[in-house]
Amino acid sequence: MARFTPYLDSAPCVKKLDRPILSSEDMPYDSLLVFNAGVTKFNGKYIMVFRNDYGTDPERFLREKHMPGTSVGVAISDNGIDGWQVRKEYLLDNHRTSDETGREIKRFYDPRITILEGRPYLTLAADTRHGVRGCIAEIDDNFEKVNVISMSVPNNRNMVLFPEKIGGYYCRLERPMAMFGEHCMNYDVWFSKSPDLRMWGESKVVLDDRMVKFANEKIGPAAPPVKTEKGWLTTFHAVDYDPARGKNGWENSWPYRYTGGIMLLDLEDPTKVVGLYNKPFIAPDRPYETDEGFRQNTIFPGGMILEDDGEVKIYYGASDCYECVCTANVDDLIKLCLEGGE
Ligand code: BMA
Repeated sequence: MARFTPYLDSAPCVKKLDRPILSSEDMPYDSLLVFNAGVTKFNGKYIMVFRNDYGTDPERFLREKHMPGTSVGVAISDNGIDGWQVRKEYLLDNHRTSDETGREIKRFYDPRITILEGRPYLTLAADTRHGVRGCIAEIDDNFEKVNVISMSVPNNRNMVLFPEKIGGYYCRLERPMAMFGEHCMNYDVWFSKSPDLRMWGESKVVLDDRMVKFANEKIGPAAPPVKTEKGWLTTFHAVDYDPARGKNGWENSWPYRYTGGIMLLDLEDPTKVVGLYNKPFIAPDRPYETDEGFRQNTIFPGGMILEDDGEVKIYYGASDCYECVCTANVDDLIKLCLEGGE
């Protein structure tokens, strides 16, 4: 398999489990690709809300470009690493979604979870008749019923909520897809705030894609931020593009590489970047991340949990096919951000 160049690997302080933690083999329903999950710790359990793509196979995709359908499922574990119990019913299914909401929403995907004021919330991307919209949804404590309370105007996705109010406002990071600007297209990480989780404003750029040395295509928020003494520790995904490679998926030559970046934002003013690691902290460097799956060389973090002993669990989709986890010590991650690297 041709390697993506230049070769990038994960930061030395990051320990990968060396196998996916959830895949289509674990699903009680039709499943082809299980990836891009949000994960949180709630009432003593680890809750994962994952994306499950289904309804086609690699041969049919390559032959007819028959795209998979998307559903969203729930899995629960006692330790956040293994023993994931997958709930038998979908949380969201794109067929059911379009029945309930008319023709506007085609599918929800890439869920993230934030516990805010003791209650769980999801953020989701929605493909709609008008483009991609970022959604905020309430979800009940049993993770069974979703109620969308806010949708952005198009085109916006990768929305993540901060786990507490800052300066009296709810806060989020997001990635609008600006088409006209000084550098087109602009794919920067933005910040907005809200008095009620519904109306959002005072939007500002937090991370300009040109600040990320290992991205030449786009960036976007990844897992919801966690609070540390030194600032809000938060991940982003970064995409570099190799035009010499192929086009769609399931080939050897998907032309985009997605890596995980990490930065530290000011505790009181999270629009200020106080630390940024200049290399990916998670890169695709295991065989199931580089040589297998739908879109190889794709790392997409969606969940980050800070444990009491300082261990950070980072959950990420790999190859648009598997859900994986890696761990690192919080001080080591903060050091990466503050020292920057060359
Ligand atoms: C992004 C999103 C993600 C996906 C990634 C790589 O634009 O669609 O869901 O993981 O592309 O295909």
